[in-house]
Amino acid sequence: MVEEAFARLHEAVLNADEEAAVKATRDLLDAGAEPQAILERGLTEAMTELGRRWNRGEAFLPEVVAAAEIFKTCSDLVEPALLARGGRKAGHLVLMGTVKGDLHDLGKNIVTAMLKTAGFEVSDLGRDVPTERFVEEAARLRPKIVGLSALLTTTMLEQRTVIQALEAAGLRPDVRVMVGGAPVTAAWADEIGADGYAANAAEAVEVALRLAGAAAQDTGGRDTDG
Ligand code: B1M
Repeated sequence: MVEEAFARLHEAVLNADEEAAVKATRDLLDAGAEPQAILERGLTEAMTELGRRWNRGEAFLPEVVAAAEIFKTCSDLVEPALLARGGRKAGHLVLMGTVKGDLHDLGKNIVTAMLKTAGFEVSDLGRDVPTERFVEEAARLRPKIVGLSALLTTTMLEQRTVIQALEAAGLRPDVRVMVGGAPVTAAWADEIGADGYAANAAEAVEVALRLAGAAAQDTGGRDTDG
């Protein structure tokens, strides 16, 4: 039953069939499937396959737009179940956003949901976030971590711009920067002076926990917000 529902979800996203996707998602939740598996194995794998088809000229922008809407609808259905698994007290604040010029936010939203599950507080600035906004909010909220998502080879350059702007504003010593997104690599993260890189949402939690621990040590062991 669960395997069959995963297959239905995959097909429904590829075919941009909202009704079938919502039904399959509900069936998976009812059957007790892991919320993270629904997000990663169900929705993300289907979206990645759609991206491959798009590259090969076998899928077109309207289908991708429709599939992205369905992805959002289904992940919103899954999020309460995901958060219910957490239950740990929020300890560290993460400021999160997709960088300027980039409208891709599905992956950033999954990372945000997974961080919340792991006990992080997340202030999500959304997508197409201007560099100045990251700096203003970092100065105002004093997060432990700033998370920068980018999905385009052109916009990943903005990750470096934000890091430089945080440096220029004198905020860099107090904040750890985590970067991610499909074109981003560990080598790129090193090159631009980010503190951490994660390939997927599960890794992002591990990296954020490590970075928050390091930030707490730097501030004399204090690990509360602020
Ligand atoms: Co766009 N798009 N898109 N797109 N899109 C890509 C990225 C592309 C690879 C597709 C392709 O190959 N043709 C290509 C980029 C090529 C490149 O730069 N080399 C591309 C392009 C070209 C474009 C447009 C320029 C198309 C056009 O208009 N002609 C345009 C750009 C708009 C803009 O941003 N200014 C565009 C638009 C769109 C849509 C709006 C239609 C839609 C986005 C809808 C939305 O996000 N709300 C869309 C989509 C859906 C895709 C693909 C098909 C799927 C992306 C996705 O959501 N994947 C994508 C193809 C692909 O990536 N293979 C593609 C699912 C998501 C869960 O995975 O985002 O990778 P992902 O997130 C993962 C990890 O990367 C990681 O964890 C997540 C969960 O595991 N991660 C982090 C992400 N952020 C992280 C942050 C972290 C840590 C980990 O720490 C902070």
